Amino acid sequence: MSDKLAANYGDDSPIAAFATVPGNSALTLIRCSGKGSIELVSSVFSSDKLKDAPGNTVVHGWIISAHEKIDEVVVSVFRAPKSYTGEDSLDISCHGGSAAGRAVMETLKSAAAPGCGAAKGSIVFRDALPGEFTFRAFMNGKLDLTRCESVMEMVSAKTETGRRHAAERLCGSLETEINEIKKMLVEVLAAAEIYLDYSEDEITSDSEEAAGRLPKQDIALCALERLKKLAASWQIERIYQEGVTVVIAGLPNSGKSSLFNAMLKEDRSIVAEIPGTTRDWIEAWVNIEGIPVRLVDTAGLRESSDSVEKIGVERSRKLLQEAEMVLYLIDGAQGVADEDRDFIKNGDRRLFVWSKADIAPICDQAREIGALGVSAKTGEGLAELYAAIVSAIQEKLRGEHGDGIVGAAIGTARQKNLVDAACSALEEAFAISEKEEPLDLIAPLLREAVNALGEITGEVSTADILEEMFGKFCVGK
Ligand SMILES: Nc1nc2c(ncn2[C@@H]2O[C@H](COP(=O)(O)OP(=O)(O)OP(=O)(O)O)[C@@H](O)[C@H]2O)c(=O)[nH]1
Ligand SMILES: [Mg+2]
Repeated sequence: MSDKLAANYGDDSPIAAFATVPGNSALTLIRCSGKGSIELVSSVFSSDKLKDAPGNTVVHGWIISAHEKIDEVVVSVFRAPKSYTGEDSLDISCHGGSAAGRAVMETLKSAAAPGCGAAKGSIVFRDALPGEFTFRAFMNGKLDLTRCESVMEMVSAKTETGRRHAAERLCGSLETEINEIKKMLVEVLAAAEIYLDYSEDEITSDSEEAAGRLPKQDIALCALERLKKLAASWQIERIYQEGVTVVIAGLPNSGKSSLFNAMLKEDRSIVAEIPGTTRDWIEAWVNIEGIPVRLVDTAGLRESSDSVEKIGVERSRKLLQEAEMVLYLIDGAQGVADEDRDFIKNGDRRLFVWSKADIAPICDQAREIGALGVSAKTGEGLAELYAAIVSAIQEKLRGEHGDGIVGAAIGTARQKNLVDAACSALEEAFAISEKEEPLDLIAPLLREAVNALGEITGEVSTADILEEMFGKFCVGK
């Protein structure tokens, strides 16, 4: 491990952090881990039971500071190596709110225990760095890197589907797939290297290798197909994790803010019968059948002499360009206006909505442009609108990436880049093999692919990679 990383993360000294966000809640959880952590907490605990508590048990008592009872807590005790981090560790459940947890944390940090071995002098708790608990779990062989990343995915999952996919990776679906593909490539590499080890006069066969071709091509091809499938899975996974931006647009008064509120099931955006009510855009996250959607309400599109409204309209137009999908509202009560026609002509990424369907039933004009009749007032047509949004997203993905995810899938951009790197190396190996170039040009490419896969699981890792990755975690994880 590099000095830089060791300085930041890499020791086994006792660390402590809030695992919950301080605020109005029933409980606050403080996590502690590292050599001496049980002794340190025991030194500010009301009973001796904690010091000798076996692993996987809970102890009830008080955190004490200079004979003052700070908070009544329940402490879960884990002993190395049977803990999340693989070290001695404790989860302290304090009372909720910010004061109790803060006072317990201050008391913990004031505790000191005599150090032994490398830790001379007194040992004390220090604040955990982002992701440091999971980093230690990785360093102690508890989790591979794909599982570490899925821990973070789990914490930030926006929908049930996102959570389910993260849970699959946490169970090791991606790790298993990567390891299986790697095993296949190692077999191909081993065959190539055995051949390279022979001297020329020992070559008697007319095998693939003798012809300067990639050995065990069927295995290499199968590995490449599986890698490509994994790479394609990211397009869909990314959507479940990062979500899509859907912008609601249309002429003033067409019912955009009303639809925005109806989709949010909340009166968030101001609705009024005066055209030009929404000046600046407003956004919120909604869950549409498992897909996290960043929904944006915009200012009605019209030429305006009002300088503030003008800025709002400019922002709307910019958002329209950035959006992955646009819900374009046509005011059902007014019918298709001349200004709407430009948008109808450029129908890409667009779903047309015939608004106010409760007072303006769907008519031929609406049918001609394939608009869906929706009433924000009664909720009529909303279910159909959600289904249309989902199928438009899926269609877009199918167009780009075949039939979607079956089996293991990629969970982060880091994993995607490495799978791409393995694919490119393997494709290059095939290209060289086609030209019947010497095997010693192919073997390094195979090794490159194997290393990229090893980097995904963390079998091959550098300090920089780890620091970059764990630095994105939240503190307490
Ligand atoms: N009957 C009926 N009226 C609606 C419906 N949706 C919106 N309205 C009315 O249409 C008017 C304009 O609604 P908004 O949601 O403010 O329209 P907007 O497109 O956001 O307007 P701007 O912000 O000015 O661009 C209001 O009087 C709403 O009550 C609907 O589904 N049915
Ligand atoms: Mg509005």
